[in-house]
Amino acid sequence: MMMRPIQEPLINFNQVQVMGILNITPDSFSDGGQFSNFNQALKQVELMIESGADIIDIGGESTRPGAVDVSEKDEISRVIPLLKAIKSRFDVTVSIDTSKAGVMSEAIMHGADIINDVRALQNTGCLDVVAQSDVLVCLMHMQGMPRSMQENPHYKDIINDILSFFEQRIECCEQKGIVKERLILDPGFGFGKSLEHNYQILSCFAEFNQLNLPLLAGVSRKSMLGSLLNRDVGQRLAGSLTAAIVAVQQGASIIRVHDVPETVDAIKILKTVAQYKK
Ligand code: 9MG
Repeated sequence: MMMRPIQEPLINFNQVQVMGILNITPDSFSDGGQFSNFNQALKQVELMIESGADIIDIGGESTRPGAVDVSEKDEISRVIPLLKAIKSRFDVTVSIDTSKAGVMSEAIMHGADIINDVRALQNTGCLDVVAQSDVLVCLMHMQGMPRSMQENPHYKDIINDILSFFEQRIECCEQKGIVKERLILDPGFGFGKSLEHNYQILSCFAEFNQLNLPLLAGVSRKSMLGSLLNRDVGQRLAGSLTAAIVAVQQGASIIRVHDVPETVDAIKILKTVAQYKK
């Protein structure tokens, strides 16, 4: 597997990074598959970069509750041509949202910088593929599987349960030679969590800093906002921005969002206020 030449760290975690979402699936939950056309997807990437996105996260399989499975072949044919086109046109960090070892391998070969895995490298072969590369990897917590994860989520103590899961996955990564410096953690809002669980996580987000790794928060347009506010998916901007800012204030380094310009503005306000703190 190709390694990158030694260079500056890929991501400056001292600054909050905005990760723009690009779902290229026919059934993604909040953009309704509107970027399933190749040229529209590239245009959307360009707009996100112009608006200040630091990272583009490309997903070829929907992870929404009840989503249908996609074959490895189909996922590769959705994701890889777009990855190649982005890498040849733009100087931007690209993350690939996948849980399949074959997709990870192809993505790494074609220049992916981050693997974003909602299954935290638990699927067969994933740890090995990532271990043979130098990409960063986001380990997300999920209880259950997308098809049924919202049926009856249950935790003894949600924060401690997620912390224990992270410790166990970090250990597995390190045993395979994936050093801690390559890891990002994400508690997985909406993935096998009730409304109450999601708000417990958001209110205690800072607890995850004890593992001394960068944290990613993905709250954008999620049902934890829609249910509380009684808003359809297209009306969740205020909720998304508020939740993102709450996560950033507690230490989130990467915010995964649909609405890049608005999130960049909100973070700029927060950063400016921080500069005036005595
Ligand atoms: C793919 N995907 C959907 N929601 C997500 C979230 O909250 N975090 C991460 N890492 N990926 C997500």
